[in-house]
Amino acid sequence: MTFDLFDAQDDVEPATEPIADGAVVLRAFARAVPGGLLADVTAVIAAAPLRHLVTPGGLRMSVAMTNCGALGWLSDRRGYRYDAVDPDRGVPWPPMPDSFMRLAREAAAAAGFAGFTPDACLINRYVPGTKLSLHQDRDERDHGAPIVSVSLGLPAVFLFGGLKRTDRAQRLSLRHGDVVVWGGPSRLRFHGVLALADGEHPLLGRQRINLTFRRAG
Ligand code: MD3
Ligand code: FE
Repeated sequence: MTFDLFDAQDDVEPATEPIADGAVVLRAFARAVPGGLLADVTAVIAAAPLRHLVTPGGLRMSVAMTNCGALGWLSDRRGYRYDAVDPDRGVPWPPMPDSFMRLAREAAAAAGFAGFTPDACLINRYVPGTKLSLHQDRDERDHGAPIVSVSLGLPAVFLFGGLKRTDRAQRLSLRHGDVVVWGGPSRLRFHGVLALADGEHPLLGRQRINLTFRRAG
């Protein structure tokens, strides 16, 4: 099965929107990348199925997750960490597809972070009602590298806060094909995703998939 990211009524123009110091939205950036991305997402999920992780406090996360690349992000009763092995299958995570690596590198470079080479890609799946509570991404070894995020499928409202949990958060709508790069002084900002609204996306149906590329090790 071959997909590309265009859909029937595709009228979205690529554009760059700065949102904070070190953070930029590349609207529709992933749509300009030649086909293969969605087929590669499907293949990674087939190899390493999505699952609901448990927080250290024992709560089941509503987002379903899997990983590809040398390292994968995990949460369980012992804590949050990166590991080279998928604990559900006892083998390494699937390799990062070339389409993923190219998109992440090109987006980082377009945002001013030349030379970004991710070693981890976390895949998050949201269905209507799924949310991601406000948090920081601080399990990576080197906070000097940016994080690149790719939104696919249904639109979501993203919360972009400050360096303290209580700082007022901006709301940002992220749509199919939007790529966001977060680095420099924005790297440790609190962020989250509001409960996904119901809808039907022409390529992905009733779901949103987010890829986050990280330099974890
Ligand atoms: C802002 N995922 O997996 S990606 C996550 O849409 C995560 O699935 C969200 O937050 C999602 O940890 C948001 C955007 C994102 C990623 C990293 C950031 C935003 C960020 C790091 C710093 C500030
Ligand atoms: Fe995050």
